[in-house]
Amino acid sequence: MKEKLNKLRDEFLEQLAQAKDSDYLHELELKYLSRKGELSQIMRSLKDLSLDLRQEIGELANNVKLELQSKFAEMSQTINNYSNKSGKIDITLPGGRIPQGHLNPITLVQQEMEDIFISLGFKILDGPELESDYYNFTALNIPPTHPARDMQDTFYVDLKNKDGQYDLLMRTQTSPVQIRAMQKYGAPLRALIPGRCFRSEATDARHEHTFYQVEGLLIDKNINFSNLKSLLEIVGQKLFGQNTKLRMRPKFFPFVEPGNNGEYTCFLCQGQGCRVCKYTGWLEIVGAGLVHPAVLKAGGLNPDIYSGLAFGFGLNRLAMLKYNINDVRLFNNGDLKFLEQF
Ligand code: FA5
Repeated sequence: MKEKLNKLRDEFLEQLAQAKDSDYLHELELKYLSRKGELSQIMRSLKDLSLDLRQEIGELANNVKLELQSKFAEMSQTINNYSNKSGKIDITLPGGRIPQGHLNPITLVQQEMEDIFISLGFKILDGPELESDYYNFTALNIPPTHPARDMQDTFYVDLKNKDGQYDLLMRTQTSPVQIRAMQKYGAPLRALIPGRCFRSEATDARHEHTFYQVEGLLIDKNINFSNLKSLLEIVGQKLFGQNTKLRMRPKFFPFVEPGNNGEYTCFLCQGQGCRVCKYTGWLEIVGAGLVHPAVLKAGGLNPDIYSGLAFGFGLNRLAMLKYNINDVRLFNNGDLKFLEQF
């Protein structure tokens, strides 16, 4: 009797697993679970057993009955969920909407910059975010005791390098990739280097601890300041429109000589003065200059033969200006309501 019950249980479960519609389920119910079904027949024959056996097999039969009824109910529910009254799937019902992702405004501006520079013959390069003190500072003409290090405090990493020194840090700028690019590709060279940077900042609406820059580097013979100015003029016009003008004002960066800040006419007020440009008519957007001979040497190039220009845009600031975003901290906060606007 035990074997019979177990065999019936296995058969039922095997057939239940193949159920696809309610007609099939109904047949299964009649065959196994109805009053005239196989399980009821076994239950009825219990009366012919001895008292001891009747108790033992009776308990087993009850358990099997409960299990089969519960599995049957589960399957009926599943099939009902997928079927309409006629037992067919209604393919005309509207489907669930899958939400579409959005590109972060920083990615949008980065892609725009990459398109501009690829059209000018630049290659797009990448570099490590975990950088050595040498590449981030020393090779860029900022030796350990130089006061310019104070302008870019960062996060130092508690790991020793292969010489047993603690010199690893999160890069403060994309400029170290200038050195890596010169060492790898030599000259002539045209490279655009977008990437994430880190500074130990007291954050506010314009300063983040984690932000993006895009670096540009052009190395060749006889590169001069006019080349830098005309290149930045072209980029400004492509980014903000044909009437955009550029002005350059001196600024000290140890890795360029001369160094300057590039400012474009405010594209919101066309240079008339507004809240965004703080009523000056100009927007300060890019640091730039001619590559310092010490930096060319660190990159393995001879400064008597080659010269170069370099510049660095803040991508977060560019995106803020372009999309009228008033707080840099919005980029990193993961709020979908912010991202869905772009
Ligand atoms: C530099 O980082 C230089 N490496 C740029 C450069 C490259 C100059 C090549 C000359 C030649 P600076 O510290 O000014 O410069 O930063 C460049 C831009 O990064 C800033 O104009 C700003 O837009 C952005 N930036 C800097 N710090 C932050 C910050 N904490 N949060 C958001 N953006 C920042």
